[in-house]
Amino acid sequence: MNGKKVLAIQDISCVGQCSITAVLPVLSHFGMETAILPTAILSNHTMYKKWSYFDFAPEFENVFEAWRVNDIKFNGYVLGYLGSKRYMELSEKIFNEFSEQGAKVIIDPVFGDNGKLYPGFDEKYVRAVREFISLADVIVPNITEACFLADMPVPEKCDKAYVEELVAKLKTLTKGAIIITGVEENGKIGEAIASPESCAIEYVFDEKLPRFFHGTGDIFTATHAAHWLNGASHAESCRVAGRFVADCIRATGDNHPYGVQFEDVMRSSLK
Ligand code: PXL
Repeated sequence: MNGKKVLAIQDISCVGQCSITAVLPVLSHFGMETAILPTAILSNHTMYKKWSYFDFAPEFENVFEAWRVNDIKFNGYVLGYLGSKRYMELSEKIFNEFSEQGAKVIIDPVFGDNGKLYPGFDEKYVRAVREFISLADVIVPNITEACFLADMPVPEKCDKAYVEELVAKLKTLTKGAIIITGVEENGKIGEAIASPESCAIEYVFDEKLPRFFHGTGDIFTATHAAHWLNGASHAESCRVAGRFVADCIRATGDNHPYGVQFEDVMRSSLK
């Protein structure tokens, strides 16, 4: 056991295999000791017609007080869907107070996909995320999120020249590594990786599968985070994460539209 304790700060969507219900098992599967701080509890994710929402932020101070008394500290953080600036402020407080030395902050700035913002998000939220990612060691936006953060139009096809422009703009917002997901080339899909140590952009591509599911970004980020926190390079962590997500999509039946059946992939890896 590597002993890395990772705190996932995201919502609990009670139904729908995304955010904490996906990130937690995936981090555990890949060897992380996991902890969670739910930002809010939703009946289900927002792909469904209707959802309920219970804000957990009013409880945070009590949680912090207990963590202080119990001397609880973390080696890493995986953040995804937050939904309000308040959670960014509270997360910053957590990074400052509950981090082991060298703790890493991984932010997937979840707010949109396919050229559009998710329901409930607006330009003001995007501006808040622009500031928040200055705290990150790694950001993992998809193309849509990267374009909104960089204040550039979302293109029909995102070629390498456009990725370079995006990365140059994002580098003014964060000193962390930038991993843009959903980059396409020659019928393949993958990631553009810009490490702080290097000017070159690395690319990792895998087979593009013609199906779309909620939660695959969360699973990608959790898989990458577990491998990177364990010492793998960003490129190797992306390779494993891309393969894992592709396997999850392949394992998912047509009668299961709201998330991927990652459980089958985990179970088969034990055989
Ligand atoms: O998978 C990202 C995500 C997480 N949490 C909630 C969501 C979504 C995507 O839409 O609705 C509540």
